[in-house]
Amino acid sequence: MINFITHNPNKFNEVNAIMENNKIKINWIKMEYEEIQADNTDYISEDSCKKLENIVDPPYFIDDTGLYIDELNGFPGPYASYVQETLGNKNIIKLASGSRAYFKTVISFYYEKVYQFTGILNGKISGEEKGENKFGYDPIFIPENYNKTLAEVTLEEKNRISHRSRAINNFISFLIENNIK
Ligand code: ITT
Repeated sequence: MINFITHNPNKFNEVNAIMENNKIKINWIKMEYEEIQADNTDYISEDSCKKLENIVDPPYFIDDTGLYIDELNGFPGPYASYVQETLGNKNIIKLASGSRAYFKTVISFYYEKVYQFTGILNGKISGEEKGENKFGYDPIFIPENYNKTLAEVTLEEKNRISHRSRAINNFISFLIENNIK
């Protein structure tokens, strides 16, 4: 069985729904792990993934997600977690309402070595917080070709278009090609 390490239940629920649709069973390891400070998500994620080798039984994977806002020159990017806790969505709206932005998810999978799978969702920062599904930046992010925020769509709909689902679908293709269960 493949282990998914995250302390974030929203991530687990989204990923698990896609995995279940593909008849892949994953085991949730709910814990926080060490992350170095750097400006490159791929590198941060690879480093965290390698360091988990002595803590979790492979095969396992992690999900690192960042929000990149054009008008803020890509900020908060890999600092998304810190900025969510300190500034929060209301202040992001004050700084960047209407700006183009994108989410990027990097999945790092440990299976003898680290493999990475990426997914991006383009969109913009809304003018107000909207939606019931209050996961991180979802209430202030309007996906391209939408007129509502990601927090206003169902989990199934988010999984049809999201950064995370794109990365996970690439990951699933790799698992199937290599017959990894
Ligand atoms: P783990 O590291 O334990 O997986 P985390 O919540 O710390 O959980 P990240 O560092 O990847 O995960 O998340 C960075 C921030 O971005 C954090 O504040 C999340 O709430 C937010 N975030 C991640 N994915 C998101 C998504 O799909 N929609 C909205 N916000 C998201």
